[in-house]
Amino acid sequence: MRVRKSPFTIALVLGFALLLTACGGSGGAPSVSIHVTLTDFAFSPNTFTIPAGAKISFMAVNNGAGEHSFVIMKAGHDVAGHFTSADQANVYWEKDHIAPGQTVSDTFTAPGDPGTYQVVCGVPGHFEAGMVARLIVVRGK
Ligand SMILES: [Cu+2]
Repeated sequence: MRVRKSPFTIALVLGFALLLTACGGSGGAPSVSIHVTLTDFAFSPNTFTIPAGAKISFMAVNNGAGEHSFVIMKAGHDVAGHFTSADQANVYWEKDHIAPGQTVSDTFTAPGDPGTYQVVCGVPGHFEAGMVARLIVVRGK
Protein backbone atom coordinates (compact mmCIF):
# COMPACT_ATOMS: atom_id res chain seq x y z
CA MET A 1 0.00 0.00 0.00
CA ARG A 2 1.43 3.36 -1.06
CA VAL A 3 1.56 6.27 1.33
CA ARG A 4 0.20 9.44 -0.26
CA LYS A 5 0.45 12.92 1.14
CA SER A 6 -3.02 14.39 1.43
CA PRO A 7 -3.65 17.98 0.30
CA PHE A 8 -4.32 18.73 3.97
CA THR A 9 -0.85 17.53 5.01
CA ILE A 10 0.76 19.57 2.23
CA ALA A 11 -1.20 22.66 3.27
CA LEU A 12 -0.07 22.15 6.87
CA VAL A 13 3.59 21.86 5.85
CA LEU A 14 3.34 24.93 3.61
CA GLY A 15 1.61 26.91 6.35
CA PHE A 16 4.31 25.99 8.84
CA ALA A 17 7.04 26.99 6.38
CA LEU A 18 5.34 30.38 5.90
CA LEU A 19 5.19 30.86 9.66
CA LEU A 20 8.90 30.12 9.96
CA THR A 21 9.82 32.65 7.30
CA ALA A 22 7.43 35.41 8.46
CA CYS A 23 9.30 38.65 9.05
CA GLY A 24 9.01 41.06 11.93
CA GLY A 25 9.77 38.76 14.83
CA SER A 26 6.20 37.61 15.08
CA GLY A 27 6.00 35.12 17.85
CA GLY A 28 8.78 32.59 17.43
CA ALA A 29 12.50 33.34 17.20
CA PRO A 30 13.63 36.72 18.49
CA SER A 31 14.21 39.42 15.89
CA VAL A 32 15.93 42.79 16.13
CA SER A 33 13.33 44.33 13.86
CA ILE A 34 9.64 45.03 14.28
CA HIS A 35 7.56 45.53 11.16
CA VAL A 36 3.97 46.24 12.09
CA THR A 37 0.87 47.18 10.13
CA LEU A 38 -1.70 49.36 11.89
CA THR A 39 -5.37 49.17 10.98
CA ASP A 40 -8.66 50.25 12.58
CA PHE A 41 -8.25 48.72 15.18
CA ALA A 42 -5.49 46.14 15.26
CA PHE A 43 -1.74 45.53 15.16
CA SER A 44 -0.57 42.97 12.61
CA PRO A 45 1.21 40.90 13.69
CA ASN A 46 0.15 41.27 17.31
CA THR A 47 3.03 39.40 18.96
CA PHE A 48 6.67 40.47 18.68
CA THR A 49 9.65 38.62 20.14
CA ILE A 50 12.88 40.58 20.63
CA PRO A 51 16.14 39.98 22.53
CA ALA A 52 16.63 41.86 25.82
CA GLY A 53 18.79 44.97 25.59
CA ALA A 54 19.12 44.82 21.80
CA LYS A 55 18.85 47.79 19.47
CA ILE A 56 15.57 47.30 17.64
CA SER A 57 14.71 48.81 14.28
CA PHE A 58 11.05 49.71 14.17
CA MET A 59 8.87 50.26 11.14
CA ALA A 60 5.12 50.85 11.14
CA VAL A 61 2.69 51.27 8.26
CA ASN A 62 -0.69 52.81 8.98
CA ASN A 63 -3.26 51.24 6.67
CA GLY A 64 -6.15 52.53 8.75
CA ALA A 65 -8.42 55.51 8.25
CA GLY A 66 -7.39 57.14 11.53
CA GLU A 67 -4.24 58.08 13.41
CA HIS A 68 -2.63 55.34 15.51
CA SER A 69 0.30 54.86 17.87
CA PHE A 70 2.54 52.04 19.10
CA VAL A 71 2.98 52.27 22.85
CA ILE A 72 5.07 49.77 24.84
CA MET A 73 4.13 49.73 28.52
CA LYS A 74 6.69 49.16 31.28
CA ALA A 75 6.77 45.71 32.87
CA GLY A 76 3.95 45.25 35.37
CA HIS A 77 2.05 48.31 34.12
CA ASP A 78 -0.58 46.87 31.82
CA VAL A 79 -3.37 49.21 30.82
CA ALA A 80 -6.66 48.27 32.48
CA GLY A 81 -9.88 49.42 30.84
CA HIS A 82 -8.76 52.73 29.37
CA PHE A 83 -5.43 54.27 28.36
CA THR A 84 -5.22 57.31 30.63
CA SER A 85 -2.77 60.07 31.53
CA ALA A 86 -1.75 57.89 34.50
CA ASP A 87 -0.72 55.17 32.04
CA GLN A 88 1.33 57.72 30.11
CA ALA A 89 3.77 57.82 33.07
CA ASN A 90 4.32 54.07 32.67
CA VAL A 91 5.20 54.06 28.99
CA TYR A 92 8.50 52.34 28.16
CA TRP A 93 8.70 53.58 24.56
CA GLU A 94 6.25 54.93 22.05
CA LYS A 95 5.85 56.08 18.49
CA ASP A 96 2.78 58.25 18.33
CA HIS A 97 0.86 60.38 15.83
CA ILE A 98 1.26 57.90 12.99
CA ALA A 99 -1.05 59.36 10.35
CA PRO A 100 -3.23 57.33 7.95
CA GLY A 101 -1.17 56.21 4.94
CA GLN A 102 2.08 57.04 6.71
CA THR A 103 5.10 54.75 7.12
CA VAL A 104 7.41 55.57 10.01
CA SER A 105 10.79 54.21 11.04
CA ASP A 106 12.66 54.55 14.31
CA THR A 107 14.92 52.65 16.68
CA PHE A 108 14.73 51.86 20.37
CA THR A 109 16.58 49.73 22.88
CA ALA A 110 14.71 46.64 24.04
CA PRO A 111 14.01 46.38 27.78
CA GLY A 112 16.83 44.68 29.68
CA ASP A 113 14.48 42.43 31.62
CA PRO A 114 12.97 39.41 29.87
CA GLY A 115 9.20 39.19 30.11
CA THR A 116 5.98 40.02 28.34
CA TYR A 117 5.23 43.69 27.78
CA GLN A 118 1.89 45.08 26.75
CA VAL A 119 1.65 47.11 23.55
CA VAL A 120 -1.34 49.41 23.09
CA CYS A 121 -2.53 52.17 20.80
CA GLY A 122 -2.76 55.34 22.86
CA VAL A 123 -5.38 57.08 20.74
CA PRO A 124 -8.54 57.46 22.87
CA GLY A 125 -10.95 54.57 22.33
CA HIS A 126 -8.54 52.36 20.40
CA PHE A 127 -7.42 50.25 23.37
CA GLU A 128 -11.09 49.68 24.13
CA ALA A 129 -11.63 48.66 20.48
CA GLY A 130 -9.05 45.91 20.95
CA MET A 131 -5.91 47.59 19.64
CA VAL A 132 -3.53 45.62 21.87
CA ALA A 133 -0.44 43.48 21.18
CA ARG A 134 2.29 41.66 23.08
CA LEU A 135 6.02 42.27 23.11
CA ILE A 136 7.92 39.24 24.36
CA VAL A 137 11.45 40.05 25.50
CA VAL A 138 13.76 37.05 25.73
CA ARG A 139 17.24 36.80 27.18
CA GLY A 140 19.75 37.94 24.58
CA LYS A 141 22.99 36.15 23.74
CU1 LIG B 1 -5.10 53.23 17.13
